[in-house]
Amino acid sequence: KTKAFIFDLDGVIVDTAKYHYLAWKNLANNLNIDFTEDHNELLKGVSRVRSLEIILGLGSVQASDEQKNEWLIQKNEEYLGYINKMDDSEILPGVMKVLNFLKANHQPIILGSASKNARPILEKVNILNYFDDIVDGNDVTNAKPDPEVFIVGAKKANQPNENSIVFEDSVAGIQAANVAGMTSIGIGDSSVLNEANHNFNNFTEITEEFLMELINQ
Ligand code: B16
Ligand code: MG
Repeated sequence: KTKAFIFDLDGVIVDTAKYHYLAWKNLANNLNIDFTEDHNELLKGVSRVRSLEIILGLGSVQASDEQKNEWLIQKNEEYLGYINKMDDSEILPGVMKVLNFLKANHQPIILGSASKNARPILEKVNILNYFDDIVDGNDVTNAKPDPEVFIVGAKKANQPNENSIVFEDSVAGIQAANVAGMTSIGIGDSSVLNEANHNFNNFTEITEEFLMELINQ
């Protein structure tokens, strides 16, 4: 049987949240906004523009669209500097084992991410060629929890939503998968991702038997 296996990027395949944090923190500090790692949690799975709005909101800072665009460019340039130094050692534990198993079983592998930097990141960590298709922040207009990114991903794999399996680390992403009628798999804290159909702390906990069940369900 064939299913569509859709992977989120940040928090699922790599931990780029730490680089987003460094770049946002620098911007926030320049604006005299206190920005902590706890605040950074609010930005996971959230679009770039919305992230800036959340940060400006923390400091009750108002700005013109032009000024906001300048800050967005500045933040992204710093972020790309960190991305540029990434290599395959940053792929999260167990991810390669799962990707290799799915490839060996001829299952479509799709990326479904809010990031507009998804391609360069996958290139840097050397796994771009594992993906049959990439749907990212450049391809969709509605951010998670809207299911657009996953629905487009399933279509690219020629699979109905109910044959699609989504790996996600954000609550909004799990909700997006659920709304679309897909199988949602939470990667991370199960008390946070309690709406997911299945929960794992990380990919090392996912067995080949479990993947085989997903393929044959
Ligand atoms: P960019 P994901 C998301 O990636 C991140 O979790 C989120 O923090 C970030 O703001 C968003 O990508 C946009 O990223 O600035 O690179 O376009 O989890 O959907 O893979
Ligand atoms: Mg994520």
